[in-house]
Amino acid sequence: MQLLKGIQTGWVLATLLWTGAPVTARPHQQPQQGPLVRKEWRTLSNHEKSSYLCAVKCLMRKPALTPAFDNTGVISRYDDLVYTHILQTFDIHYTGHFLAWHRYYVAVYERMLRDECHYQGAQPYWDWTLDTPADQWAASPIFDPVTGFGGNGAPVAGDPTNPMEVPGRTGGGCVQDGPFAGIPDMVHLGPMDSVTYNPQCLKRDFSPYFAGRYLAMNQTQLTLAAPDFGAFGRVVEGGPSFDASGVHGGGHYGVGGTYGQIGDLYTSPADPIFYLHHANLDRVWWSWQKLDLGARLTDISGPIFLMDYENLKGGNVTLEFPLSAGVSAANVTVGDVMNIAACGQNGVLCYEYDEVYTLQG
Ligand SMILES: *[C@@H]1O[C@H](CO)[C@@H](O)[C@H](O)[C@H]1NC(C)=O
Ligand SMILES: *[C@@H]1O[C@H](CO)[C@@H](O)[C@H](O)[C@H]1NC(C)=O
Ligand SMILES: *[C@@H]1O[C@H](CO)[C@@H](O)[C@H](O)[C@H]1NC(C)=O
Ligand SMILES: [Cu+2]
Repeated sequence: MQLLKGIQTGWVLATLLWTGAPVTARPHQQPQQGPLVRKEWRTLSNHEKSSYLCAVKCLMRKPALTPAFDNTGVISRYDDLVYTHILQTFDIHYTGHFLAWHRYYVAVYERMLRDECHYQGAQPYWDWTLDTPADQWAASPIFDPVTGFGGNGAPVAGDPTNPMEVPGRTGGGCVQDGPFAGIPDMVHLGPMDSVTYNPQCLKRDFSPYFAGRYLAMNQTQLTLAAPDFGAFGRVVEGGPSFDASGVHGGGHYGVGGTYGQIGDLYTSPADPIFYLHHANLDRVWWSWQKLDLGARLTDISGPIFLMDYENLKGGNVTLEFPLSAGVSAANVTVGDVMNIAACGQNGVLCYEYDEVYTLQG
């Protein structure tokens, strides 16, 4: 069956080439016809899952573009993006452009997987609502040791007096299985804003409780019901305390807890699950936009500066506001990424979701 699938894919590609699909692509670039369609991880075939994971590992082997004179621990193309996220941490979270920046960042990653690592598909997303309530969390197909990203870290004792102790955490050590286990130098940067070479294993610290509380359909519905972008952005990001989390924090702390990289505001993209979580946040935003596309393709607000919701330090973000993915792509503006399926006519983004969330009465 898998062999058959491979043959079919090869056949379709050959046909596309033969029928004269545009050959204007840069070297290695996959010819793209219409929007890429992003799908949920568990609906991919085993062959699609393994080619995605293989492309992720490929980015981890490709040499970085960040100049060596920056004197950092940035080694791979994968690290280039982690580094970009660390450098901009306080400029891109709890701001009006949080969602726009991360939308662009995930699209740049998707393009790198395709153009630099021969991946043929779209960036998959992770619909975590399917993995709640709490007692189903650890059994999610996304954590599968063979067809997923591996599971929890080894249990490590915590410190209940630590204010960063995530309620319900259950792991904390190196991941035990899956494609990223047993690699003592998988992560090169962090913790926090440290960018010198610091080889670490990938760690996770599941909190099924946290995931159950913030990632179920009830929280997603609450998010979709926001009347305007200002309100929407704040429900997604929530506040800085664990109790005030939204779906964004739900994914970061549900997987990363206190000790996992994905729970670290700076180094979180070091865990490849980051990109599937953020693809789904993007899908939540697109679902919300689609409820009133006429108004919501241009609805943007929220502070330029971190948590400046009262506009004491500056104003709000507008469609002209710049977004940077560092060495990995050209700067664009918020306005450039409001429409995920702009395609053609200088459209920066060209993808769709196979399915969006709907607002239930
Ligand atoms: C959603 O359900 C979870 C699990 O029962 C609960 O802990 C959480 O408080 C609920 N959230 C909302 C917004 O109702
Ligand atoms: C900034 O955006 C918020 C909503 O995100 C809004 O309530 C506020 O009035 C805006 N401030 C200005 C100066 O436009
Ligand atoms: C891209 O934007 C960043 C900040 O948003 C800025 O520091 C950088 O100079 C810009 N790069 C270019 C080439 O305009
Ligand atoms: Cu981020």
